[in-house]
Amino acid sequence: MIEQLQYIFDAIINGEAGDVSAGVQTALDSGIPADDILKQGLIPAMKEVGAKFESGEFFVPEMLISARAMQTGLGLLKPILATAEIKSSGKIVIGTVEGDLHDIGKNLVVMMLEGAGFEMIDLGSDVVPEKFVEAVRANQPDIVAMSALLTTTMPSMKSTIAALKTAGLRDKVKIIIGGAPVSEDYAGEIGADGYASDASRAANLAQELCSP
Ligand code: B1M
Repeated sequence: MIEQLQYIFDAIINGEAGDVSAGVQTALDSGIPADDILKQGLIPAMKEVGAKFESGEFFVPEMLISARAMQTGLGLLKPILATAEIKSSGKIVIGTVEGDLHDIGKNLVVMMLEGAGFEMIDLGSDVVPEKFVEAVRANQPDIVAMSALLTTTMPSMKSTIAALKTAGLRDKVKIIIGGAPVSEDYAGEIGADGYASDASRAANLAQELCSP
C-alpha cells in the first residue's frame, strides 16, 4: 500500500480523526485520486475495524471512534467524488422504524455502510412506512434497511414491508433489518431478505446482497 494510504488506514484504526483528515488532504495534494483514497484507504480500514469488532478486539466505542474518524476523511472526499461519478457499492435507504427514537446503533450502521462505499439515504428515526415508500420511489435504492430497538416497534418493520408490497415496490429492493430485539427468525417471519446483528455484519450483508 502507498505510504499515504497506509497512514490513513492506520489513523482510522487508531480513531485519530485529525490524522485522518490531514492524511487525506496530503494524499489529495500529492495527486492520489479521491477514488483510490476511498477504495484503498478508507474502505479497507473500515473492513479491518469491522473484523476487529467481530473478533472481540474492538467494542462499540472503538468502532464508533474509528467510524467518526473515517467520516472526517469521507467529508473531504465527498465533494470530489460527487463530481467524478464514482460507482458506489449501491444505494441504501435506512431508518429507525415508526414509534422508535433509538438512533445510535442505526447511525453506526450508516457509518459502516458509508465506510463500505454505499450511498446512504438516512431517513432518521420514527420513520412511518409511507416515508420509506416515498423514499424508495424517489431514490430507487438497492436496499431498504430498518432498525428497531423496542419489542413494541418491531411490528413496524412488518408494516413497512406490507406498505412496500402495496405500493408495488417490494420486489425492486432487498430488505434488511437489525436492532437488539430483532433476530434472523424474525426477518424470515416478516419476509425480509436478511438480518445483521451489528453494524459490521450489516456492511457484509449489504455487500453480499449487492454483489452480482
Ligand atoms: Co431506550 N430502551 N427507551 N432509550 N435504550 C432500550 C433499547 C432498552 C433495552 C432499555 C432497557 O429497558 N433495558 C428498552 C427496550 C426494551 C424492549 O423493548 N425490549 C428501552 C426502553 C424501554 C425505552 C423507552 C420506552 C423508555 C421509556 O421512556 N419508558 C423509551 C422509548 C422511546 C422511543 O423510542 N419511543 C426509550 C428512550 C431512550 C432514549 C431516548 C433515552 C435513548 C435513545 C437515544 C438515541 O438513540 N438517540 C435510549 C437508550 C440510549 C437506550 C439504551 C440504553 C442504549 C441503546 C443504544 O444506543 N445502544 C438501551 C439499553 C441497552 O441497549 N443497553 C435502551 C448502543 C447501540 C450501538 O447498540 O442500538 O443495539 P444498538 O445497535 C447495534 C445493533 O443492534 C445493530 O448494530 C448496532 C451497532 O453494532 N443494529 C443494526 C441496530 N440497527 C441495525 C440495523 C441493521 C443491522 C444492525 O440493519 C438494517
